[in-house]
Amino acid sequence: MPTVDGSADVVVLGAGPAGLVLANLLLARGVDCVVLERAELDHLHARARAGFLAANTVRILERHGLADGLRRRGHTHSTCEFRTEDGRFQLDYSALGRGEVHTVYPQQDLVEDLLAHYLAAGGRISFGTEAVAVRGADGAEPSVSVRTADGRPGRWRARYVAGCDGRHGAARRSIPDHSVRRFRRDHDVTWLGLLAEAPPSLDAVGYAVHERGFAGHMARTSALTRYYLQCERGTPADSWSDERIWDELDLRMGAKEYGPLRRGRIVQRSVIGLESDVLEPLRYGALFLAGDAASLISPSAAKGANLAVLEAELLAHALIDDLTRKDPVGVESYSARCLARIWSAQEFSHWMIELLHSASGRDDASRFLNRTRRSRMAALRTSRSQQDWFAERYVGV
Ligand code: RFL
Repeated sequence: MPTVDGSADVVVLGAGPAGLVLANLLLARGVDCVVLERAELDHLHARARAGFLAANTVRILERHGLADGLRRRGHTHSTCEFRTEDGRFQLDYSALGRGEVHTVYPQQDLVEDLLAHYLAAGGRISFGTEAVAVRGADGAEPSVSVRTADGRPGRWRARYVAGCDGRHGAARRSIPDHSVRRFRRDHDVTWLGLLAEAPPSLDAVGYAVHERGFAGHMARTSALTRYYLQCERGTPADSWSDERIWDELDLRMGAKEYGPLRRGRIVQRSVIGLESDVLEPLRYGALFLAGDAASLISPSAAKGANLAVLEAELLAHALIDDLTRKDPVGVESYSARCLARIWSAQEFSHWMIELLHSASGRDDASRFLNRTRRSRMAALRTSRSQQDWFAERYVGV
């Protein structure tokens, strides 16, 4: 039965990567905290999303003793392959830029590890508890009003509230419009996000730019692969049969020239509108935003979960310094420090979106954009300095 009322120095909203990294770090330093999570435990375990963790993310998790699972079960990944109208090429980014690699580890496994670690250390969490609103964040008595799955209302008092409850959570909604600037961009691109019960077909992340639209391939485990297919906006997620999906993936990824994909049952499908948005600042009084609650980034460059972990560490240090040493420097600089990284990631993600998608119109502007996209791809194929730049931005946050 979820706890309806209570208090803690830090009330963390959301048990995703941001909320759980933060809660683990706070708990390790003896800060009194609680996590309020809308979903039930089994839902968190089934929530497949990210998989590519940047080297810096792994270093953060290692620094705090949170990387055992990904060290045991994750695997490193260092190659991406582009398939285009001008042929295909691979980039081994471990040999470029800073020589860093990704670690592939499903987000739901990371969440499971973080949760296990937090509970083993005696952490408090209340599942089935939805934050409805953060109240009084700009005053002396901040609190979070909550509702349980069976409709019971409650209230948690806090000194600080960490909004790690994603894009549609209560934290964002609780900041008055006049206290925040919202920067949004709809990239006008829609993907079908697919999870296939099939081993990966390439030893690389595959990006196919095709006149019928983008197709992507990303390994998850030896038995699961994520695919993306660009589709018309408004396409219902279940409108394509498994067979149509595989035929289209084969076509766009050039199966005839480069070999067929390893097929399997499509076990998850969602429609993803590529959108980005950022809130500035990431603080409203006692309320701080981290992860997707702070900024939404399109999955084109696999940055969202990585930003979430990075921000969680920065926020943990800031709150620990303030609560244990009365040192406010971290809480005062948190927003600016995060925003510099967020905008850098947004810029790269935007660059990737333009690289990977053909303009579909037949007008002059679309034809022009398709030529500049092709030229950008050619530079990536041929220029070592462009490849170094790409590698550094692709694996880094
Ligand atoms: P999460 O993971 O969404 O967790 C938020 C948690 O808050 C809970 N919640 C609430 N709890 C209480 N009260 C409320 N009112 C609440 N509202 C929500 C939710 O139940 C949930 O448990 O946010 P967080 O922690 O900020 O983490 C962000 C990441 O999940 C996200 O950025 C990534 O998944 C993005 N992303 C990827 N990022 C990467 O770094 N590498 C990748 O390879 C990658 N692949 C992806 C992705 C996102 C995808 N989707 C969903 C578009 C692939 C896909 C398909």
